[in-house]
Amino acid sequence: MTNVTWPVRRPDGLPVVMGVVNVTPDSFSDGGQWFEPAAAIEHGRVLRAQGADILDVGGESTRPGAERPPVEEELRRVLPVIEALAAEGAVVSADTMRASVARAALQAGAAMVNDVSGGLADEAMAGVVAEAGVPFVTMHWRGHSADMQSRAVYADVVAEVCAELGERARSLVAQGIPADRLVLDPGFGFAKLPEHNWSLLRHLDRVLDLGHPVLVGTSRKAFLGRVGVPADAGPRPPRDRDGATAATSMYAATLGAWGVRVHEVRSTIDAMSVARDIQEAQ
Ligand code: PMM
Repeated sequence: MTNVTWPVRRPDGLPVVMGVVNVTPDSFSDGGQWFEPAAAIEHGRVLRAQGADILDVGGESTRPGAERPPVEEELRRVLPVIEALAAEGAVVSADTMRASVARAALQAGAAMVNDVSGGLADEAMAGVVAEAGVPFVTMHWRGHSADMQSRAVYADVVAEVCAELGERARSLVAQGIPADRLVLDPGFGFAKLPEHNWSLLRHLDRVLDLGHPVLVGTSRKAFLGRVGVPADAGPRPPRDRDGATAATSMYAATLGAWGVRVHEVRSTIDAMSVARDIQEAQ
């Protein structure tokens, strides 16, 4: 486990940039591209050189409909990548829903854990994180990816996501995770329809009001695939959504998000820098 000075902050005052390193064959955004450990490690280096503050290494695709890999396979994918990047001084986050993977990742040098289920998928997760004393990203989650979109039913998405996230936060704090080390994430694209994602972005202040650092992960998500596309045309492919991602990251930055989780670092840093320069102008 690497000690991380918490909360991570950027010297330039921008929100923290978490760069995505997916060691998976099937992620919706970049599946297969960095599946070999050497390619994933090199990709992590590139993201870091471009300004990523944290590298989020994951070995399980969470795209809608995805099946879960066996735990041994998840470990085989992520451990060499985490070990190599942490040894080079990177702040590595382990993106996993499994307590056993989180524990092994922390031993391999990860400094924090990002669990899209916020501890709901594995009841041992909170204990592992509390014992290690590391920061924990808790996302709004209503069930595994295989059938999560059937749970995208809300009367008031902002109120319900805030209530469910707030409840999760209280439970995790009660299980020993310090409140200031708990990062909340509204879970864009997870059991959400496009209109739900837009509402959550529009009302991000309500998530911030829960009193924890907030992480925003809109990068390349399906709802951005419709940006600038006529209603009768197909969506833009994931790799053609980085401009829209930079715009949502910039919006989240102006509202006070602690961090953004992105696949392409440079465009997001540029956009957030523009927002900061405008805000600081006379
Ligand atoms: N999205 C994905 C994976 N992990 N973690 C957090 N905290 N927030 C997210 O929105 C999130 C995540 C899915 O995207 P990917 O497959 O491109 O990594």
